[in-house]
Amino acid sequence: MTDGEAPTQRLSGAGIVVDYLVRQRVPYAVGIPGHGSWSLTDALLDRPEVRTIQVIHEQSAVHLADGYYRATGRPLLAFTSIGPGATNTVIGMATAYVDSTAVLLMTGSAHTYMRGHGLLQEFERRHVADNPRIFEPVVKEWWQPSRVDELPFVLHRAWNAMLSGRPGPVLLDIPMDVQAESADVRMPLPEEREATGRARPAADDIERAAALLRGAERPVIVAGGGAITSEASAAVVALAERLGAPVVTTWNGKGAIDETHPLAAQTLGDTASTCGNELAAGADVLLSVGCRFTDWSASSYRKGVTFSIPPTALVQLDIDAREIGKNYPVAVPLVGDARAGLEDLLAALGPRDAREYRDTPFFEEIQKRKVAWFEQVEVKSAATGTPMTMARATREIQAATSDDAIVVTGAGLPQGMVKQRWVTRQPRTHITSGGFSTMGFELPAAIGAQLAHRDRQVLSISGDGSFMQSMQELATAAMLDVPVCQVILDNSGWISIKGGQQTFFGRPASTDFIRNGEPYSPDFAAIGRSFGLHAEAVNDPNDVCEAVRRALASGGPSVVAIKVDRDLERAGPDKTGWWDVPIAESHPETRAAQLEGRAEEQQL
Ligand SMILES: Cc1ncc(C[n+]2csc(CCOP(=O)(O)OP(=O)(O)O)c2C)c(N)n1
Repeated sequence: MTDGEAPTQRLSGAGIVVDYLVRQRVPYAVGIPGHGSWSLTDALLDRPEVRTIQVIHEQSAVHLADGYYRATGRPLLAFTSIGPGATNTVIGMATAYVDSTAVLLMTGSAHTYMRGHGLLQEFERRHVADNPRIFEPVVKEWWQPSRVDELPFVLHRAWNAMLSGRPGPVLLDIPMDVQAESADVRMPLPEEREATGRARPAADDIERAAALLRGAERPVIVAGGGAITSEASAAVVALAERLGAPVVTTWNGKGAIDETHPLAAQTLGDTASTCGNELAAGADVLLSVGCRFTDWSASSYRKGVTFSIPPTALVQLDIDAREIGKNYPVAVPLVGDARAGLEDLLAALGPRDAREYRDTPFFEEIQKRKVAWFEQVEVKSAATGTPMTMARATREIQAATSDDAIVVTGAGLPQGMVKQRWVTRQPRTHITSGGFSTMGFELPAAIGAQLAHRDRQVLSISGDGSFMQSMQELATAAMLDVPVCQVILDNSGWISIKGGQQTFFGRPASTDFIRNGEPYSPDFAAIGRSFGLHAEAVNDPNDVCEAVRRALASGGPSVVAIKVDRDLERAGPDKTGWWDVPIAESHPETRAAQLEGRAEEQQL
């Protein structure tokens, strides 16, 4: 039977949405209801297969769904009312859009027969029911259906848009009457409407890429977020071993290779690793996999710092043709799915000749560069002082976790610190808002990851500033009773911004949190307890591991508040690359350094 032959059903608009979620086996609808989504929340009552989860701020609903998607590859529904609830989600959608992750958002909208009259929470002066246009730059596609019987079509289109090719968030802005009214509809069968299968790069391009890689003496693989999305990790590792190529990762690509693998050459760009940058910059052939070469991972395109393309020949594998050649000239474009492309490359290359990949001078060089980097890491990560370095805290936190623990970060020094020093063993265990670097992302996203994997350890690691942007979601964790562990690396301020300002402008801005002349922080452990959670405060680096262990063993949500060093020399991750920040003439020294670096940036 095709969906065209399916029996008609009489369903309300909201009922159609929920029925489609059931067909797609979506387990949760996450949001904050309001009058704009009453029909939806009413329809959800009839279908226990989709559990309604309430958050405390709508931005968190999208982050939670995003965290669930990043942990599993499967989307959830986020929903809001009309008006402020809807606009509250924009940062969440932007975060998902920039990182190409899938979230289905449904917002309530003005009744079709009242559009433009100034309904409660409508904006209509430029155009009636104009909410979706706020979202335009941050959604892959959006719909504002006017009739109930459009909805089956809209839903399978939305699903397809969200998950096919390069994934991304989509918006359904559904008028209240369209949610409430009923129609006789045939519900689509998902399997007849989905773009399943993996798009493969052209066979002749694969042959050209294989020939280039076969002749390479210093091949390097750069794995971006696309390698994780397409579940390409096994193929990344197999290709690395076939070629003897080190694998370096971007923020979102971290986890594409077990970082204890001898060919894992760590992360690349600024606040990354020296070995990753050196190897990528010295490659003769570079194979990039689902990586869009942001300024952060490409050291603002300053030649020779992270990349030297040319003379390095770039083989660029990406599902999205618009990324090809965007930031660097390509020797061979491979337009297609990361996993399929890598598998085809492996097949085209054939087996390795007799020599083990470990028996080469290049392998020896990779190990030497890694050792030098690991020695550098020790300086801050093994520091014994109190207050402890954030690097030491990160090491101690990891010591309390298992290899499949999921760690989630949002922005600031903790985001860079975890990127630089957390040893990621498996794909989808390092979750971060790598492209948008969103303060407040980590806690709700961690709750989403924990809902996906109730049996795994899930940690949200925040700075005090970032935590205070979404700490209300401790209530969500408490109500859901998910055992997410919220760690706060407390340095009483927005210290990444202070440090950056010191580096680039030669004087820090006033980004400390100060009260009565002293560094100020709320009592975060008391905050945790006030939400009803297990909570501890830690000052001594030797106590961190046990405190995190106790928190994880508590069985419920927990807070561990750790005081960390505020000294700018020791506070953050090591700078390893270059980042172009324009500087005013009033700071001639740092401006001169910036202009010097800028002169070496490649013309893009
Ligand atoms: C929503 C949002 N606002 C502003 C910024 C810019 N920003 C990046 S890091 C940062 C400070 C982060 O402070 P905190 O979380 O306390 O970590 P710290 O760097 O102090 O360790 C700010 C303001 C951002 N990334 N996201």
